[in-house]
Amino acid sequence: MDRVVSLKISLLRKCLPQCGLLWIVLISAVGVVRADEFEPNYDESKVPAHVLPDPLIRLDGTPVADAEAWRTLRRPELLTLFSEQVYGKAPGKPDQQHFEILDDEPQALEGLATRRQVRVYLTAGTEGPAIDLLIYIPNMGRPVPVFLGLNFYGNHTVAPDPNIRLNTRWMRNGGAGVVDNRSTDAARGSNASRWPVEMILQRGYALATAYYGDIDPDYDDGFKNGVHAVFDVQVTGPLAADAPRPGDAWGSIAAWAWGLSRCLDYLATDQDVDATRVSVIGHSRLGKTSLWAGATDERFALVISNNSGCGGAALSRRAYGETIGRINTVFPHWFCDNFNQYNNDEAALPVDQHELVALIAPRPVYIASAVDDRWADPLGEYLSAFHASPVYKLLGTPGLPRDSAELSPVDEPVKSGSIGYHLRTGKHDVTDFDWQQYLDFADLHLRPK
Ligand code: GTR
Repeated sequence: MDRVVSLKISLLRKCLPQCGLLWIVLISAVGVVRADEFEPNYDESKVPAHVLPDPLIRLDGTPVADAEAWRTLRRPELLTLFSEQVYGKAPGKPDQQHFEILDDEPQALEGLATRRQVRVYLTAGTEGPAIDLLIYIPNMGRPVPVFLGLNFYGNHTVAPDPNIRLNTRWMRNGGAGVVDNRSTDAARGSNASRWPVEMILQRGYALATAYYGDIDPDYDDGFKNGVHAVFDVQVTGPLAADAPRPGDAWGSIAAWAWGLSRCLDYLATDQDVDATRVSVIGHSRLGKTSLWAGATDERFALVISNNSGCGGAALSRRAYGETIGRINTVFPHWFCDNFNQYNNDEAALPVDQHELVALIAPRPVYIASAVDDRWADPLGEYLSAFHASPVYKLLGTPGLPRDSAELSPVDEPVKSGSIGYHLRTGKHDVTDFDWQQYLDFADLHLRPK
């Protein structure tokens, strides 16, 4: 997308109020045309020359000398910049949130685990948005550490267990067993290859997962549904019907991340799991989400980003594969409106994604790429890990235990430090190989020595 069109989109988004159909038609018409024309760059020699912002230099030019200055000055500065310019500001924890246990089966999966299904109500009654959390807890060694991650097509796709409740809320077409935007029984277990439940349980971890569309359905509806419908007013203040939404109001990624924090609120009340040892994990758009969740909620003990790409672990300034202009055009609801200012103008961004990784420090973070996932820019993902490392070191942890700005060898995970990384053979996906590394990394950091 060229600069003029992207500027037009930004201006449209700023000037036009949410005026229903006209607005949606305009944006999608421009978006579809330009998306088709987009040519990703996969040539390293054409990556634009760029200078990354230094996470250890404050906006006023002062170097961050010690852990205290990071904690009290630079970290809050970066968090604000990402909130205001990239993901948007989210509300706090809802006062009226409450939980209902819908299912508690101590002998699930042939006795390997307890299956618990919990509804997280976000408002006082039961009519408002609610998140259905599926938890498998191994029947040994409690309280156990947990992997918490959102899924794309409903909890019932994670495992073939027929007792998992079928999610019948709106879903993107294209997933197995989804008919007219609703899931069916045919979808059961269809995403099981991405969730090796038995392996996770046998290694002594609980798995907690929820459907991301319970929090916010993944399409551009002008922020009228999902949690935006109820909680927007807390971030935007009261708005006249024709007033534009503020440029720093939360997009869908921020909403999904906020939803992960609400799931963690529940886990903190469950005696069988240890909420101080929760790893938040996500793939692709949900990998962007897990990074932002880890940055915004320091209760997450460990963060995993699988093939998260643009707006996740990949450096924006490299503009390799998917770019800010492209992602904002095709997915206008993912980020805050202010992020449009950087379409084709990455150099103007006051941050880059290595600083998102740094916001997780000193807590361990693992970033994973796949060789055939050039769209997500594996080198850009690696370089985020590499350039976040000085912050980890300042905070007294090993950071990335690899002193090279070149990609690490394929299928040779770097996992002995507080930043983990691997580049795996294969495509954009979550595989057993990925999980084996995440489990080893969690063992290293979350198991009492
Ligand atoms: C792609 C998008 C990526 C990634 C992916 C996914 O279409 O361009 O940023 O998020 O979707 O989430 O599956």
